[in-house]
Amino acid sequence: MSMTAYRKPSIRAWAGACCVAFAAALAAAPAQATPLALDVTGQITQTTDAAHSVYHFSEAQLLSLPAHSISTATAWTKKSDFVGPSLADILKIVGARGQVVELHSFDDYTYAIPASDADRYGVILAYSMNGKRLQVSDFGPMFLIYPRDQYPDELSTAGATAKFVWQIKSLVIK
Ligand SMILES: Nc1nc2c(c(=O)[nH]1)N[C@H]1C(S)=C(S)[C@@H](COP(=O)(O)O)O[C@H]1N2
Ligand SMILES: [Mo]
Repeated sequence: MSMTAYRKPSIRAWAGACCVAFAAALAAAPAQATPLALDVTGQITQTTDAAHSVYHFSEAQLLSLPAHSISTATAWTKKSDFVGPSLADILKIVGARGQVVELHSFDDYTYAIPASDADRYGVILAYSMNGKRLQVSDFGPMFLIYPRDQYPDELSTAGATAKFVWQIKSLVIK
């Protein structure tokens, strides 16, 4: 199956499943705001559901976490100010026990990073760029940002570029 064939049905399925939530969020939030949320599963000790399988971060909770900023260029954007919660705080809140963080995106991209990157680089889950909330059409609702400009040798390589996951919807701790 080609990447295109793989991605299209998934976006349709997601749009269908979330259309009620979308409508509610659009009614409640300022125009253009992209629904912001994050589900974390896997090796975690804290959960928010009855089955104790997932920690769901709502938009309100994500926006209430300490906002960290990283000013950097990425492979796609010129030097910009990215703001969002630190991955370290997210891992602490869910009681992450694993060594690997697998990121899943709305376009069905999956990439695994070492959990140690959270402290080593102060990685953030950015929800805004230069003061504007990231839209799904524009790397949103969350974009994993490393301080690429501060560590050009380590973070400008082709391998490191794959770590900049955009359209993040969930994490699996392994
Ligand atoms: N959401 C999402 N993030 C992603 C990807 C993707 O397909 N979807 N590709 C990753 C990989 S493997 C790399 S190398 C770069 C790809 O960027 P490019 O498509 O501009 O080459 O983004 C990374 N982040
Ligand atoms: Mo890649």
